Amino acid sequence: MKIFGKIMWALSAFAIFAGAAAAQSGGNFAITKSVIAGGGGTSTGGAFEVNATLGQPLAGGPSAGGNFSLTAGFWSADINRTPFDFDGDRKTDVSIFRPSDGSWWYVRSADSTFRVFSFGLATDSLQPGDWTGDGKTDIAIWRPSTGFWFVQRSEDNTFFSFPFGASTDVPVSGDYDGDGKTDAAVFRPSTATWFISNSGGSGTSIVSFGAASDKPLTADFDGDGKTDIAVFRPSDGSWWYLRSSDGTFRVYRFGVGTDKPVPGDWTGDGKADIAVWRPTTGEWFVQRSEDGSFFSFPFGANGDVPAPGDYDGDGKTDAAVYRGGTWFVSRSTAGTLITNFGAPGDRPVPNAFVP
Ligand SMILES: [Ca+2]
Ligand SMILES: [Ca+2]
Ligand SMILES: [Ca+2]
Ligand SMILES: [Ca+2]
Repeated sequence: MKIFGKIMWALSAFAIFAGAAAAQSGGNFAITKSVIAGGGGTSTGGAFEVNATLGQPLAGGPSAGGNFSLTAGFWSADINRTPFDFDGDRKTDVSIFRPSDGSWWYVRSADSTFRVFSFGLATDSLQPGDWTGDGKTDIAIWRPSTGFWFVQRSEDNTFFSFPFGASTDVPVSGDYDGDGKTDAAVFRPSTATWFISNSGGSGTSIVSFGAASDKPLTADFDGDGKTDIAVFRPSDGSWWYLRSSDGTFRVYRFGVGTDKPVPGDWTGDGKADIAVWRPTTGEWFVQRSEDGSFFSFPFGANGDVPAPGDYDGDGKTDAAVYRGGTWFVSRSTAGTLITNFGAPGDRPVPNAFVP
């Protein structure tokens, strides 16, 4: 819509000029070309051309001429990639899944009111994401027994479902094609194969990557707006990922087998950083994507459930743990938040993608 506004502005500017010249028959101005790129990701932009002629009323004599001001704006989709953001304010929402009755509970960070929905079973895998592309996280699950996905639309709380994957697969939903909508995807350990159902219309991707004992991960390590295929190998603490931007892969050693992989954009540069939480000590270790150096800090204790997200919405991942109904969130800009939400036995939703 923004680009449309720009075009309209330009049209009206020319209309005024053409109007002033109308008594002298003036000229016609037309914007003959406009390009709007779609589909997400990086766009190279479009070519705009103004095809117009100005007439001189009398032969000879100086003309003061006119001033042309052409404002070129470039619009790109502003995709909300904040994880676990049910109300769409770009802050992760404190949220839990209650296995005993399949209910989802979340606190809207925008107004601190909460919502409850019944959706799924205790044995389902939590796969929340922005499946519909409206900037709000949708409640979603994958059911191993049938390979069916179920998504509740944030727009109107209706749901849709479809089959993708087999019972022995590991669900790994993410936005692999970068169109702002979550894509269904599974990792098949037996053959170390990824199957990705791209929402943007490019069909199903089938990629061999990793090994049977790897833990599949999803994060955008190269920062191109597309989820990268990635694994953590517990046997040697190695990280392997396939850069969606150029198809090359990277390998790093970071952490030990018992660590919990918690990749995220901890430094705020738009690229996911390799990171782990160590249950035995409660320490977080982050390898900066900028230069490969790392930092660490303690937050939480053994027995806690890690639930990182961007709770203050500054674009940097925040450390967080859930302890039987109590949340401890180390916000990168807003200090530590301690709040009660949930009960023992509940699972924090921001833990959904921590293998
Ligand atoms: Ca929110
Ligand atoms: Ca997608
Ligand atoms: Ca990527
Ligand atoms: Ca943050």
